[in-house]
Parts: sequence; C-alpha cells; structure tokens
Amino acid sequence: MIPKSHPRYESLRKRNLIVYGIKKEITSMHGLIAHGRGEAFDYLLGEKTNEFAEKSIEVASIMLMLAKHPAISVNGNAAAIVPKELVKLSKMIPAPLEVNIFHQSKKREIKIKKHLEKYGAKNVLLPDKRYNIKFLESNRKYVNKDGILKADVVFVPLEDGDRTEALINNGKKVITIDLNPLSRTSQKATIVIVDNITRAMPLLIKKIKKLKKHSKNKLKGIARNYNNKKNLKKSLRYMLQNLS
Ligand code: PTJ
Repeated sequence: MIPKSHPRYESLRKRNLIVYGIKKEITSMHGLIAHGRGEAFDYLLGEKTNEFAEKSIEVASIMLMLAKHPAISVNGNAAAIVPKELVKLSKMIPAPLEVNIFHQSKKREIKIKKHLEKYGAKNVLLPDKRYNIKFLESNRKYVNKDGILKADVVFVPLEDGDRTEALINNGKKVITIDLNPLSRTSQKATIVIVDNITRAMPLLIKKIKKLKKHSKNKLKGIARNYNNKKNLKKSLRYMLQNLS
C-alpha cells in the first residue's frame, strides 16, 4: 500500500499496475522495460500534459469520431494501466478493442480479453491467423477481419517499433500515445500524442464528449491546420529545454 502523501505516489501507482499486470499474466516481462523507458521521458515532460499534447488529443478525437471503421489496438501494458479508459473509449466512439501483442502468447491474449471484459468491454476481438497485414513479420501482423483489418483509423497507444509504419503502408491512419518523441512509432504515426497514457486517455475521452455536439464540417475545420511533424518538434524542443 503506497501512502497517498508520498511525493512519488502517482509514479509508484503506475509501476504497481504494471507489476500487477505481470502477476495476472496480462503484461509481458518486457513491459517493465518499456515502462521504465517511458518514465524517463515523462521526467523530461515535467510529468504533465503539455499544450502540444492537448492539441494532438483534440485532433486525434476528431479523427476517431470521423473514422468509418476505427479500431483500438490493445497490448499488455495498455491493458494493465488503463483498462477502464480503453473500454470507455471503445463504447463512446464506438470502436472494437482488438488484442494485439508483440510477445506472442495465446494464453496472454485470452487473459487480456477477459481482463477488458471485467471492466465492461462487450466487443473484444482477438487476432486471427487467417488474416494479416502486409509489410510486417512479427506476431503483430495477425489481425481480426472485423477490427484492424478493415479499419481506416487504428488507435495504437504505447506501441512498439515497426507496426505503425506497416499499418500506414497498409493504407491506414495511425494514432498513437508515446512518451518518446524520437521513437519510430512517434516519427511514423499520423498523429502522435506525446504524453503519458494515464493522463492522455481521460483527456481524450473528455474531448470526445465535448466535441460530439459539433457538426462534421466544424470538426474538419478544427483539425485542418494541424501539422503533426511541427507538433512533434515542439515536444522535442520542450524536452531539450528541460535538459538544459
Ligand atoms: O504486450 P506486448 O507483448 O505487445 O508488449 C508491449 C510492449 C510495450 C512491451 C512492447 O510493445 C514494447 O517493447 O514496446 P517498446 O518498443 O518498448 O515501446 C514502448 C513505447 O511506449 C516506448 O517508446 C515508451 O517510451 C512508451 N511508453 C512506455 N510507457 C508509456 C509510454 N508511452 C505513454 N505512456 C506510458 N505510460
């Protein structure tokens, strides 16, 4: 039990969620390394949501709302840290949740599905070996025909390496949340939210709720001038300033 008065309470709480995810066999051991890497970048962000992340959250909300077939990809880390928010987002858009993991394990896929269902998910898809996306060799190439395969927009928070690029080369738009603006995912995604998934997910949900009252044209107008590359540079500049 971590006392709420601890100065690092929030950070320790997140660590506990990842450790709990490993104990529950939802998260892979490698998830610990990914989390630690994220923590280091979060320090450079001042552990807060910055203006550049708020902007990409707004445009990501619009892209998800305007998508014909959106899908939400879930791995072992995301499932452990923000299960409630993933389920809420899936119901709001609406979009199916699809389990898609890098470190192959049928058992873990099923455990992630059950974990999400415990949080109220009604439509959790699993990868199906009969369907795969092109330009990818890893386990993450296997997809579900009702989810990522037919999706025009794929939300892949906390992603590893080359899949974003493969999804883009398969003609899809990709939205990601990544604390590391230098990662391959951040560099290749259509929209990257440089923020912690724990802070960005509630804000994304809140933003969608707020924007729902607007017409499609109005939404397109808000998103029109967004430049992902420029926004990404702002996040990097911010981190460099914090270092000096
Ligand atoms: O469950 P699996 O098998 O699919 O494995 C999932 C992990 C995350 C272990 C796997 O995808 C992986 O190894 O990822 P990487 O290559 O380490 O990339 C994870 C990225 O997420 C890194 O760029 C981290 O900086 C970033 N990251 C880590 N924690 C957070 C984060 N971004 C946002 N919020 C976080 N809490």
